[in-house]
Amino acid sequence: MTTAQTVPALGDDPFGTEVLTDPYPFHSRLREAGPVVHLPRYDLMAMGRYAEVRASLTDWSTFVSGRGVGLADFARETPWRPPSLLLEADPPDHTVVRTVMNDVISPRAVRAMRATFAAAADELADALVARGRFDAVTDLAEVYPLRVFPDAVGLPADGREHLLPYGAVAFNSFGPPNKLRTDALAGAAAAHEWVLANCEREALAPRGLGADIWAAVDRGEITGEQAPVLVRSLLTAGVDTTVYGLANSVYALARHPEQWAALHADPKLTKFAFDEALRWESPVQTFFRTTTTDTEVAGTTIPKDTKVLLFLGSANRDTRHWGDDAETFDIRRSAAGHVAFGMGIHQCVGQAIARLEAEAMLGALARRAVRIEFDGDPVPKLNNTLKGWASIPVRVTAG
Ligand code: OVM
Repeated sequence: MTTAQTVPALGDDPFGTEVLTDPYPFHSRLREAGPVVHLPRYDLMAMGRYAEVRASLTDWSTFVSGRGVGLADFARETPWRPPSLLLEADPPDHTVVRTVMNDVISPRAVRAMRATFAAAADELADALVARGRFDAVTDLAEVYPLRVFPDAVGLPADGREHLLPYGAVAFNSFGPPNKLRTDALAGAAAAHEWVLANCEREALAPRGLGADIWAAVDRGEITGEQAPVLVRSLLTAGVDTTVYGLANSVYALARHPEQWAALHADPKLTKFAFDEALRWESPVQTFFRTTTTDTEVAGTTIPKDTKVLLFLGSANRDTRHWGDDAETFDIRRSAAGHVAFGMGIHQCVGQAIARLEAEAMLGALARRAVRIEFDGDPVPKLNNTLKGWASIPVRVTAG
């Protein structure tokens, strides 16, 4: 990249252990450095402020996804798997499959899941509150989505243990070729094979989101080659994201006892608590775009063919947008407009399912527990894209 202009630079490795463990001090320096910052470690441009992150996400023709939303540029290197037709695609191709997915995950389809999801959440919350002490990651966040979502897709019961490892691989793969990515890809074969096999029509239940995608082939909306790749998107984007979203929500609420008290007193706040948790500690921290042309952002020219790293988790804590208390977790604020689900044409197509899961599970817990406290130190889980926890020991008081 040739830059005659002076662009602020930061030498940090945004995918190093220090930043992945606690990204917020780095986010703060990134936002202060400027609207567009050069990261010489990978020779790429980065944005950490809300306005520019949001504007870039929305400008899909300048900041494209088709060359990959990780560091790897698909124009120069072969992707680790055939690209996602949704995440790693641009209009007009993207528009066709996104329209199909919007129909598959329609408000009506999600409403049909509500009773089952609520019953499963109530059952798990009963058991956890009866125990009194549990791990909010391994006993709750990694359990609940796997009890409801694979059934909603129509996956066979056998082999579901591959789902979480597969997601970990996919989200690590967006990063640079560091140890996280290399180790994940080296151990991915079994999970990859299972996912591939179970995106086929014959493997999926006759009713469910998977079957609904395949039905679009019969209507001539997509091809039989596209259908399994779209089912794959459900399995890649629909499990780890909700696991991290639930765990991060419990973490935020346990860290802020007065916020839990407010939620317990008024469980109707659950949906706001979830959005605020997504804002405050966003599961998906970063995505890349690639510029298709020289483009000016807040006075800085970004050359054509540049990988641009968008810090969603930083935009969600930018005081320029959220005010001086941006770093404060407050379930009564309006977190609307956060970019934890992205923004624009790629904004999370499954977010209604994520919201349904979170409202059911967090609501069930909030109604049953008057208090939740840490019962040991939370243990971070490092991933090149996802921010979250390997373990959150908690103690709950029934009432
Ligand atoms: C996909 C996909 C994969 C990872 C993430 C994602 C957050 C989508 O395969 O389409 O969105």
